Amino acid sequence: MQTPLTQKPRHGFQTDDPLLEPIAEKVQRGERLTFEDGVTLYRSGDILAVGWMANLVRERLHGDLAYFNVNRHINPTNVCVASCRLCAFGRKKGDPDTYTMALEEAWETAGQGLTEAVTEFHIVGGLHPDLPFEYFMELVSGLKQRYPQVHIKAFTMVEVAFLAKRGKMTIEEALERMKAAGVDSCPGGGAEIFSDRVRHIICDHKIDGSEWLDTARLAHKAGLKSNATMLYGHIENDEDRVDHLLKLRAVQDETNGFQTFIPLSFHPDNTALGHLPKSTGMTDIRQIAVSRLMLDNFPHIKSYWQMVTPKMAQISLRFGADDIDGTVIEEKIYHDAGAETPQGMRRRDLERLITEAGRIPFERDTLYREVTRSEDSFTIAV
Ligand code: V47
Repeated sequence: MQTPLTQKPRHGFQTDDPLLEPIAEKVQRGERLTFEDGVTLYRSGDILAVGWMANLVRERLHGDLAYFNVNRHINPTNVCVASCRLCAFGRKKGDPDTYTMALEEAWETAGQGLTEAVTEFHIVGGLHPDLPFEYFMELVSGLKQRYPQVHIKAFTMVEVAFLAKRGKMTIEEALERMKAAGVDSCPGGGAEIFSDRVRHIICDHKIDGSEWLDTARLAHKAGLKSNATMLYGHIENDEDRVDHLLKLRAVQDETNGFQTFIPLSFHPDNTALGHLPKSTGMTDIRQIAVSRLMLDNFPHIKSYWQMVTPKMAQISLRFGADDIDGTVIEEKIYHDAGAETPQGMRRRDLERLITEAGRIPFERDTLYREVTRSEDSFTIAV
């Protein structure tokens, strides 16, 4: 059952910042914002006014609904050729604390999350120099065989491009092989920041921004939905952030293949950028609001509770976010980089966060269809 959207009396827009007034007029008329508007939103001192506008757009799209899912992360290997300065998870081949899951182990680990009837496996990992393309296809097809009801969201655009190269095939061929093996959609990682200047410093050895965007275009053309991320709170500036959002918006105008945008706050611990400070609540909340306002063609903005903490994710539901991600169960990438959040949460905890934010919890599958549960099984509305 689709919950009806609520209509509430709305107080008018008020701000101490005159630069926001023309932007608020555009937002109220449903007009597209410009690069300059984006920079103004990042620099405005009136965060409540920025949040008011983002909330207006969020409620226009989703009313009071707030989405979450029951998912499990699987990171098949931490061996990675890229050595990104931003990352605390990847290890060089031969380092003492590397791991690579045997296929049986990955299939079994996946099953350990089924106590709450997981609807999604989220699979991302290192760029392993030796694992063949077939390892990843077997991993996916084995999961599909064992858990046919579970949606497989696997491989960032960086992994897709790397695996195509490893398998000596075009990206189009790699995507077709992935689909045939059972990949249902792609996660949004690896986008980081598209600016070449910043990318050279934080993640020099992986595909550049335009290759990431081209690979996303091809994935959408192949019929796979995907997400998009942006890593913020390191050495990027406001212009880099707006540039990133506008590049995503332009691809979305062409393909309509992105479902959700997820801003990821940089966690510096144990990375080569460990001297940088952690992002603050104000930066996190502003990032959500500006993303909602600039990405007018993205259906969903996710405030990923693992990254920003459950408390901030909850508050974000009033600042533009409509999704807080899922149960996750076992997270490695941000916890290696110092995240202090729990590794997973139960459905009822996510529902409580949402309800206490005055929103209506809506359990979704990866494609945002409603999930209805009885005991430990579920059905998906189609
Ligand atoms: O691409 C790596 C980021 C991403 C750090 O699609 C870091 O629903 C912060 O793809 N501090 C991978 N971030 C995660 C990812 C993802 C996560 C949640 C939801 C979805 C989705 C996708 O993690 C990487 C990189 O941008 N990352 N290291 C770090 N130290």
